[in-house]
Amino acid sequence: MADKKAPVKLAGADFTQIYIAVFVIVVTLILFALYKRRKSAKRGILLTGLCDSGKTLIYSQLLHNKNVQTHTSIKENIGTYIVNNDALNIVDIPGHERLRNKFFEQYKSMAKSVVFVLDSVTLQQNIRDVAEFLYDILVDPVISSGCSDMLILCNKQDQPFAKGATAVKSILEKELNMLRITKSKQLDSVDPKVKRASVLGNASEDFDFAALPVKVDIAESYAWHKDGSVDIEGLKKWLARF
Ligand SMILES: Nc1nc2c(ncn2[C@@H]2O[C@H](COP(=O)(O)OP(=O)(O)OP(=O)(O)O)[C@@H](O)[C@H]2O)c(=O)[nH]1
Ligand SMILES: [Mg+2]
Repeated sequence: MADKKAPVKLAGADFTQIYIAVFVIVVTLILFALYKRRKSAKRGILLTGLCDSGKTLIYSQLLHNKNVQTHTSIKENIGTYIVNNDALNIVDIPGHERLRNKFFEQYKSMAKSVVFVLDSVTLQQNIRDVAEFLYDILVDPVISSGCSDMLILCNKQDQPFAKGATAVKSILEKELNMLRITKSKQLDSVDPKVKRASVLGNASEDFDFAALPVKVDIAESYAWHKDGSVDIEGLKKWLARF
């Protein structure tokens, strides 16, 4: 009887410490899970731009290193691109005017960033459409608040009459400047707050990409060449920063 051990009693303070420790661990795990979910939800890189600019071929060269015969896309292509041990979800969005808004709306909330692909040969003749589409993307509240970077990719540089990145930038800035004046006039009758949110950049100065809250980079590419070569290094370098 004498050697029967008395039950060990834990003081009330010890239980409190255990409860606190468990609580802290649970909260940390929940926060970590939420952080991971948010991070993975924002891994999308949207390839967008007008029809025929080369998005699907760029997608194929980037993800599969392959030249393919493409047709006007009627649905998106999604694939994983690994860079710096991290996975990005590349989404090739159809450029057809009846489809592009629908798909853009569908994917914009997962966009970490947007690559706006344009055909550098036909830019001048399509300038109004290109600028309108680009304007709508830049002014979109989900994009302007959720994406800190954007790339304008001047594709089809294999062609002799393709405009280079510097020329493209200045053509786009001029057109976006005019478009902003038009849009601003159209919005004259609406609430000044709504107007400010719908007009791109500082309307009292000439349009300049550098004045936007989103950092806009410009690069050149060609996803096809008659000699079989491909150059999407500008895009790859830009993606490597994520
Ligand atoms: N010369 C040349 N042709 C290209 C290049 N990139 C794409 N193309 C060609 O341009 C055409 C359109 O390419 P796609 O990749 O289908 O264009 P897209 O932007 O996906 O077009 P949509 O799906 O209609 O939005 C195809 O015939 C491609 O082979 C390029 O860099 N140089
Ligand atoms: Mg396509």
